[in-house]
Amino acid sequence: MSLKEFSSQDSQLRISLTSSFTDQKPGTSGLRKSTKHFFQPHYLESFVEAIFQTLSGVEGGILVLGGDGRFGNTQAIDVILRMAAAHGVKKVITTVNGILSTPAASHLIRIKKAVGGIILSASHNSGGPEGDFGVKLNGPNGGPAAESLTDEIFECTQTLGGYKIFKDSQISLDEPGKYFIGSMSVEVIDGIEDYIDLMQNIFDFDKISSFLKNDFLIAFDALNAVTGPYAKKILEDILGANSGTVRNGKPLEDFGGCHPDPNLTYAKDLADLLLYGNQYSFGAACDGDGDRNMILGRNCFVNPSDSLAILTANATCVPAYSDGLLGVARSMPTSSAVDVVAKELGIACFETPTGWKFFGNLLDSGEITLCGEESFGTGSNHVREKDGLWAVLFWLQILANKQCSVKDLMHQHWNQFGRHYYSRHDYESISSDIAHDLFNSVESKLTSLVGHPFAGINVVKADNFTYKDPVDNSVTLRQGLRILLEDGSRVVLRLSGTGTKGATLRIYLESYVSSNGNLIQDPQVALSKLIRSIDSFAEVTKRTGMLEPTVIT
Ligand code: VG1
Ligand code: CO
Repeated sequence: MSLKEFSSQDSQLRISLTSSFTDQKPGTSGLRKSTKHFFQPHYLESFVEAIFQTLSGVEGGILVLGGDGRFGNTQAIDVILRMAAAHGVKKVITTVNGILSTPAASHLIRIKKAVGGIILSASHNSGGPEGDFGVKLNGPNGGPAAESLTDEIFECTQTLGGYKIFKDSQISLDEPGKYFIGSMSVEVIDGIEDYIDLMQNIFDFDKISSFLKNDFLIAFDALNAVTGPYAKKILEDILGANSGTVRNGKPLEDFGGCHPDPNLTYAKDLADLLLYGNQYSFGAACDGDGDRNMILGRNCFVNPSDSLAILTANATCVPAYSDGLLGVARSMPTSSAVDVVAKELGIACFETPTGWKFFGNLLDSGEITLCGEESFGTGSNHVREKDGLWAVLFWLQILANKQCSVKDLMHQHWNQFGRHYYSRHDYESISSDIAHDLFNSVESKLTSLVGHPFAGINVVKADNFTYKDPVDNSVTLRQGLRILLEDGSRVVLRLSGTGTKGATLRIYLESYVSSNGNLIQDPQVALSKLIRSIDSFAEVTKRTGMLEPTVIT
């Protein structure tokens, strides 16, 4: 790729490109690359140009723009603002220091009637000059762009002739203010207030606050990413939790070396505090862009699939859901714990492919109220993204209403509904060829499994998951390999769409024990037969040379 020509017209530049710059289709959650890759000349610009040429309503429309504060955030905001002005956008709403969590962005898009939003984040991937950067596009409903739109954007990048941009701008993100670039207005707002208003409309803050004051100590780890300022305001300033409740609360360009992925491996400090200490009753962490959550109680960890089931079972504790739920949905690899609750409540439960965009139609058409994924993501129809702090408040609201501990709530739940033992094993940074060969080999052997025992239990179905959207009837193929056993156990295999180094293989394991079975085993023990069988069937150790997963959840 080289720059062919370069012409100037007043304050705008028109830069011509001789060939495509975007080398990859945007994945599950936008376009994600190493920071170095993203900030090579014209790379970000050509992707943004394709967005502006493809998204409808850009000319004369309102756009929301912000990010998780990682290295490159404000630089990208500057570029996108100048490009938006060159494309005739009427107004861009951005935030102080460009700090805007994904759920807060989703909310802003909806209340400001924007044509969409651009969120600068590589979510749970590490940040900094040596880390990753990403661009996510959300549509007018506030949710991640549908696959048809991201496909169109990718097509557009392949034939892009150049891009339009204003030469410079004089905008300060230091504090709220109003500016113009050409005839486009730029509003710099505090990105936090609107989100807090929304939370106050959903939850009973007074009830949560008095519960916290009653010797219920909580700890929240923002991992130096976007949720720090939101969490400090909500948990410490409004709900009155002790100062210092929010750890690593200042968004830093490299997350202060933290890997902002809220799981037992990357949020180990918080996990140790809760799992092995006695000081705190509740702990939570969120990811880089604030859409994921990990919930911990004293000496216990809440598996995200169980979390969705528990929120569903107790939804009426929350004022906004006091009339009950329309329905629920979970991604395919998420355990069926929520299905059992939905059945009991007599509401529909949908199974979608991995990725929040698949919940959009169900939420928009009023089929569901709550939804979630096993990857620490839960959300509701209040926005069109998963929402980390919302999940934390939801948990606190349930505990405040029931006046119980996290552990008690979980045990009560299993005693009523039975337990879905569940674990995800991630093998990160495998060479791409090895991962794809492994995956293809498993896929080719799937049909031979049906009718035969796997881990000692008969296989009733084995396939590559196909999803038919019940709202628009669109069909999405090849969303993960499933081995379904007669007793309801299953193993799922997927290759990640969000990694940037080689490939990541995810293996999801699940088995159900009814309420009169053994409910208090270590999940790795309860699932050990499935773990051994899939390792030998998929030849994971043999092909990757890895003796154990990089991350176990
Ligand atoms: C992962 C998760 C998936 C989630 C996606 C985006 O995708 O498994 O459930 O929707 O990240 O989350 P993958 O393809 O790597 O498995 V986020 O917090 O990056 O918006
Ligand atoms: Co995220």
